[in-house]
Amino acid sequence: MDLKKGFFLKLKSSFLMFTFFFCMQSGALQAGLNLEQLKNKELIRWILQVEQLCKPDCIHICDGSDEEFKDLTAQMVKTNTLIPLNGELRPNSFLSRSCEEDVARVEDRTFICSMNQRDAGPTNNWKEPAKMRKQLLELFEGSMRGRTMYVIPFSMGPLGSSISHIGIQITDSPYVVASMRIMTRMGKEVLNVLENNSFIPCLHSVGVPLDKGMVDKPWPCNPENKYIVHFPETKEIWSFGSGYGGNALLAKKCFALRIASKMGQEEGWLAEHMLIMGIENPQGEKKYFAAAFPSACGKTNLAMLKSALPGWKITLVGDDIAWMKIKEDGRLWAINPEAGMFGVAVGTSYASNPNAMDTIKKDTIFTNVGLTKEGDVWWEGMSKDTPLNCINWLGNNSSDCLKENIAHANARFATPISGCPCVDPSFDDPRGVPISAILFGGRRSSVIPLVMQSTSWQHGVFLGTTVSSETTAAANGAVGKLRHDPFAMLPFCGYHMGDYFAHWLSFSNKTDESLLPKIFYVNWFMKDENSQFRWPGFRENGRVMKWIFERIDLKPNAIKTPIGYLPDEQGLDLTHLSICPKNLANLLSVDVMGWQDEVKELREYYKIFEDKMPQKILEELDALEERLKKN
Ligand code: TSX
Ligand code: MN
Repeated sequence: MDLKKGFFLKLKSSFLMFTFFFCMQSGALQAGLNLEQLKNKELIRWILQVEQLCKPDCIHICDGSDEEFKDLTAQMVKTNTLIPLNGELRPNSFLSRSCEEDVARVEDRTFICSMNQRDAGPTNNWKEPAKMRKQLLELFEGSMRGRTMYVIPFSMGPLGSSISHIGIQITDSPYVVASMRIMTRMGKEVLNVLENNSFIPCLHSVGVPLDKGMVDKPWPCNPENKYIVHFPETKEIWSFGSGYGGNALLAKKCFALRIASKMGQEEGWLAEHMLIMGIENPQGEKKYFAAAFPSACGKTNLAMLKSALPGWKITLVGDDIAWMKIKEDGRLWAINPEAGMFGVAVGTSYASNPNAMDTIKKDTIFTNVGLTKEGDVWWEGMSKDTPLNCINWLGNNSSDCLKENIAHANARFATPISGCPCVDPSFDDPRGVPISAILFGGRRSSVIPLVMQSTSWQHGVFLGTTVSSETTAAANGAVGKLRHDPFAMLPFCGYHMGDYFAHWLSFSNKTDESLLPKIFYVNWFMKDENSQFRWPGFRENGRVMKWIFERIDLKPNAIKTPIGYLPDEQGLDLTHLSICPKNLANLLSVDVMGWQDEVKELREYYKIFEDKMPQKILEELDALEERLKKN
C-alpha cells in the first residue's frame, strides 16, 4: 500500500531484514509471528510502510493464541488498562474504563473520502481524498513512538466462506487487540487462508506517542484530533485519536458496514446493519430471519429471544451485522461477519435478555460499567437496587456522588457469540444460512402498526427507506423527535444512500422474486393516550415472529390494507396473553390520517437524496398516497 497514493509500492527486501533486526534488539517481539513467516508480499510492504510512518518501538504480529491473549491482558492489568474481575463470578473477564472524552462513536469525525463528493451522498461527511490523506500522514507521523505496533489478521465471516473477507488491522492499542480477538476470527489461521489474496488494510492509532520519560495513561486517546476515515475506492480505513468501540475496532462499523456496503454495491451483494436469527416451530421446521432496527430498539434482545410461545425456539447467528449474497439456488444467504457481540450493558437484565446475561458470565471485556465490592460488574437496569459501595465507571466510589450514574449510558460488553446458550448450530457454517424474512423496525409511539407485511420486493424496499425512530432520553436531542434512519444504515452506508436504495431494488432482477425473503415492518413501541406501551414486547414478540413464520408459508392469516398485509382476527396467536381489545385494535389497524402525514413527511425527507432517489420508491410513495385516499 502506498500510503500517499493508496496503492502498493515496491520496497527493497533489505527493509524487511532491518525491521526484523530492530524488533529483536528492542526485545519485545515475544510470542506471535515474525515478519519472515508472512507470505503475503503486499502485507509485508504495508506493515513496513506503516512502521516507517508511525515509528513504533516494536512490532507484534498476532497469532490469536490463548497464550497471547493471556500475555496481553496480564500486561494491561499491570498498566491499569484492565481490572481483572472476580474469577469465581466472571472467569477470564475484565473491566476497562475509558477516558471521559472517549465514550462513543464520533459521527461528526467520521468521513467517507470518495473521489467525488456526490458519491458520498448527503448523509456522510466528505473531504477530498488527497487532502485527507495528507492530513492523516501528518497525524500518524511518529504517532506510535514508545509503543508496540500490533498487526491483527482477522476474517470477517467463517474461514473459507465465499461470503467472507479478510482484513488486517494495525493498532497501537492492546485493548483493541484483545477486543478484536473476541469480536472477530483472529490469528494465524487467517494468514493461511489469506495467502496472496487481497485484504482490507485498517490502520489505527490512539494518537498519543510516548516520548522518553512519559508515563502512559490507562486509556490513552487524543480527543482534539479524532478522525475515522474511509476511502471507499481504494478500500482503506484510517482511524486516529480514539480507542473506543466502533471508532477503534475497525472490523465492525468501518469495515463490515461502510467499506463492505461499497464492496457489495460493486459486486452485487449486501452488507447490512441486521441481526440474524434462526426460528424453529414446534414441528421442528426452521427458518432464518434478518432484521434492521435503529439504535435503542432492542436488536440484541430480539436476536436472542426466549419466545413466550411453547415449542418455538429462537437461535442466534448475529446481533448486529449481516453479509448477504444470492447463491446458485437463487436464494439470499447470510453470514454474520463478526464472532462477538459488542452490546450496550445498561438495561440488560435477566428480565430483558436472559441469554445475554448468561453469555457474559465469562470471557468478556466490559467497558465503562460499575465495579462492585465483590469484584463483579453492575449497571443501571441490571437489578432493581444499586449495590452498596459500587464504584462508578469513572472509578469513583458511588456513595461520594450519589446523583451520578454507575455505568455510562454507552457502557458495553464484548463477548464471544460461541458462548451464547442459544447460539445457532450454523453460526460458523461457511455456507451461511438462507434468509426467509427481512424485518425492518423503529421506535414509533403511533401510526406504525405492531406488524405489517409488504406486498412485493419493491414495496418492501420502500418500507426500508421509511425506517425511523423517535428519540429516547438516552440519545442526544429532544425526546420524541422523529429521526429518519433508512434501513438503520444512516451512519453506516459507505456511499450515496440514493444509490444504496437502487442497489436494494436491483435484487428483484438478480433472481426469481418468489425466492427472495419476504419483507416485514414491526413496531414494539406504540403508546396509548397515557403514554403506556400498548404491546408488552420482549418474550411476547415471539407471537409476532410466529405470524411472520406462517406468512412465509403462505398461510392466509392476513388482510390486505392500503399499507400492506396486517394480521387478521385470528392472525396473531394470543394464547395466555391478556391484552385489552382497544390496545389490540390500535396495534393492528391503519391510522389513515397518521399515514397521510407520514407520506408528507417522507416526501419532504426524500428531497435530500435529490435526483439519486429511485423513481420506483417515489412511485411506491405515490401509490400509497392513492390507496389511502380511497380508504
Ligand atoms: O428490547 C426491547 N424489545 C425487544 C425485545 C425482544 N425493548 C427494550 C428497548 C430498549 C433497548 C423494549 N421496550 C420492547 C421490546 O419488545 N418493548 C419495550 C417497551 C416496553 C417496556 C416495558 C414494558 C412493556 C413495553 N413493560 C413493563 O415494564 C412491565
Ligand atoms: Mn449496531
